[in-house]
Amino acid sequence: MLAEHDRAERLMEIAKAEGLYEEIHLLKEDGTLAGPVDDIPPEVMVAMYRHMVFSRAFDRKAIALQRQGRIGTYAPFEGQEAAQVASAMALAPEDFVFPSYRDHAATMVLGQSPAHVLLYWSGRVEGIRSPEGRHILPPSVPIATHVLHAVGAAWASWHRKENAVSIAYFGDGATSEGDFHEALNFAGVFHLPVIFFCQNNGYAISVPFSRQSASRTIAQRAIAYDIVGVRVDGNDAFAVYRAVKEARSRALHGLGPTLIEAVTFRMGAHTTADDPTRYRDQKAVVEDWRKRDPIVRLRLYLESQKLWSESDEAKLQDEVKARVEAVVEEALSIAPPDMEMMFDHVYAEEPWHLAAERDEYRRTREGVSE
Ligand SMILES: Cc1ncc(C[n+]2csc(CCOP(=O)(O)OP(=O)(O)O)c2C)c(N)n1
Repeated sequence: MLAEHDRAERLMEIAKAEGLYEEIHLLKEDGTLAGPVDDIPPEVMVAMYRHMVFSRAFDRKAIALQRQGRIGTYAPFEGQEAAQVASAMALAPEDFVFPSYRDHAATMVLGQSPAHVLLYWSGRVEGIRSPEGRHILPPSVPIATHVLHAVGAAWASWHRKENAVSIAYFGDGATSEGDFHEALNFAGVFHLPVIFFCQNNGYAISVPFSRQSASRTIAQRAIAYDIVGVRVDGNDAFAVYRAVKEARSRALHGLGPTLIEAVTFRMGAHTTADDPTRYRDQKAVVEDWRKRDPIVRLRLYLESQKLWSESDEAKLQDEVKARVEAVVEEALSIAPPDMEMMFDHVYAEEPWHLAAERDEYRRTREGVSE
C-alpha cells in the first residue's frame, strides 16, 4: 500500500494528466515572471494595479470609519486585492456575480459605487443594488448559500442561450458546507457555465485551513465532480486573471464549470468585531505574508517593464487619497432612509399582519394616537 503522502501525490499526477487539475504561477514575489504573460495587455496590468491600490486605501478607510462609529461592522480584505481585482477584470458585463461579504474589491471593479459599499455596512439598501448594466447580486452573509444561487443562474443562462457565465466568490470555510458540494455536483452533471472562485485566505474566522479539511488543496475537490480544478497563487494577479479568463472561455464553449482556488491571506481581522491575536501570531504571519504582497510585486513588474514610474505612483497616491475622501463624504451625505422601508421587500405581496404593523408605525410616526 502506498504511504499517505505518495498516494496524494499519485492522485494529483493522474488528475493533472487527465486535464482535471492545474496550477498557475506567473508573477513571482520579486516582480519577475515565472512564465509568459503575452495574453495580458499592458493597459490591463496597469488598470489592475490602479484598482488594487484604490481598494487597499478604501479598505483601510472603512476600518477607520467603523472605529469612529460612522459605519457598522466591516469585513476587511487587505491581502486579497489581486484575487478579487484580477478575477473581476476577467469577467464580462453580461456575467452574473455572486459575491460574499468580503468581496468589495471585486464588485468595485465591476462598477459598484464605493460609497454604496460603505452604506451596505450601515445596513442600507443602496449597498445591495447592482450597478446599471451589471448583474451583481447582494453580498451573501450566509456561508455558501449563494454558490447554489450561482449554479441556478448559470442554468438559466444556459437555457436562454446567453453568452454569460456565473461566478460565485466564497472562502475556504464555505467548502465545508453541503451547499458547496451540491453546487459542484449539479453544475458538473449539467456542464453549467459557472466559475467557483474560492479565496483560500487561510482562515474561516479562527479556524485555520489545516483544521478545515484533510484535502491538501481545495482545487483537487473538483476531481470528485469531474470538473476542472485550478490552483493559483491568489496574490499573483496575472495567474488569477488567466485562470478566470480560461474558466470563462471553457464555460462558454460548453465545457462546464471550473473550481478555482486562489491561495491568499487575510492580513487583518475576520471583521472589525474579531481579534485575530486570539488565534494566530498576528505579527509573525502578517510579516511573513507581507513578503508576498500582491500590490508590491505587481508594481515591481510594471516598473521593470517601464509601464510605471515614481511620478505615476505619486500621482496615483494623491488621486486615491482624494477619491477615498470624496467617497466618504458622498456616503455620509446621503440622507438616512425613511424608516418605513423596513416593511418593504419582506414579502412579494404584503400579508395583513405586516400591513397592520406598517399602519401602526405610520400612526406612531405622525403622533396619531388610537
Ligand atoms: C451558514 C452559515 N454558517 C455560519 C456562519 C457564521 N460565519 C460567518 S463568517 C464565517 C467563516 C467563513 O469563512 P470563509 O468561508 O473561509 O470566508 P472568509 O470569511 O475567510 O472570507 C462563519 C462560519 C454564517 N455566516 N453562515
